[in-house]
Amino acid sequence: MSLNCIGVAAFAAVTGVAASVATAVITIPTVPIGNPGNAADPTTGYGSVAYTYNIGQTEVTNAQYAAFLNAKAASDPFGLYNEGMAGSFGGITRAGADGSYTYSTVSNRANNPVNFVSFWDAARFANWLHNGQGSGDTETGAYTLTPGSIAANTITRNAGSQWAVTSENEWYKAAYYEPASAGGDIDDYWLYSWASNSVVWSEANFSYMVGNTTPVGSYRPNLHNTFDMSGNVSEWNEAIINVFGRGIRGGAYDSFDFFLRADFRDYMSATNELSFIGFRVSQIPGPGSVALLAIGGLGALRRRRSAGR
Ligand SMILES: [Ca+2]
Ligand SMILES: [Ca+2]
Ligand SMILES: [Ca+2]
Repeated sequence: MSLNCIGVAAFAAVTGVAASVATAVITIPTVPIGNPGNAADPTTGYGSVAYTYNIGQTEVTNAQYAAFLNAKAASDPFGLYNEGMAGSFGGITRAGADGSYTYSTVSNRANNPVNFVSFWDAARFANWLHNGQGSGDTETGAYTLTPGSIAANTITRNAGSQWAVTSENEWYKAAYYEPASAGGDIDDYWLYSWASNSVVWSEANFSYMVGNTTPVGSYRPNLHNTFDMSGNVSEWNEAIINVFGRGIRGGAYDSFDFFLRADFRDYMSATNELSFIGFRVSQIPGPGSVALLAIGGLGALRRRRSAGR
């Protein structure tokens, strides 16, 4: 549980911060990705990001998404919940009647990545983060969501967004980028997120070796200290591909190894809600703001890393 549900509200109460600002109920651990203005991968054309940003250290988890549901889906007009979440590949159950729904994580799957989420569910989660969680709006913020623009799949990130679904380049850079001058591949990008151009079967949850999702952080972090960029669940990104599609990257528990590669660009219909797709968020510090790096859980992750997992 160390990764999730760090009690910002409780912290505020202890420190006497006014209750009006104590609306955040979850913390998203992030890591900074520097080297702004890096060149793209010459093989694929992806990975160039002009600005410094923070990326979610893990896929968004069931515990984090359940907090979102409890905050915003007492009734669920946007379909943020999917019944698949209650099945053996999910990890969130719903109780009560429309108007007073409550949500709980399945005990041994709270830290597994959320799945059965569309790109629009991911966008609404990002809007909620951007708007301070709690009763924060899901239809404005990082993305301005209207029925028409959702149907047309034309929505792009608004300027000034604090949190967003990862862009394809943000995701790609965090997964594969390591400058040659720092010991990386000759063209600054690895083919696999474990800093190699070769398949290493022990580095990720893929190819049905487990047959289901695993708790985030079950495998070694990559060189940027992010987890599960390869495998577990494939992750939505903002790229608009083939009219109704949005990008997914990294492959999943059920993917052949080539889905994990930097040179494999995948996508699904933005409305699909499937067991093998989740998402990760980016935090974009505003001009003049301090990049707040949530470090909750790092100690546990480092211990796991040092233990060879
Ligand atoms: Ca949904
Ligand atoms: Ca390369
Ligand atoms: Ca993943």
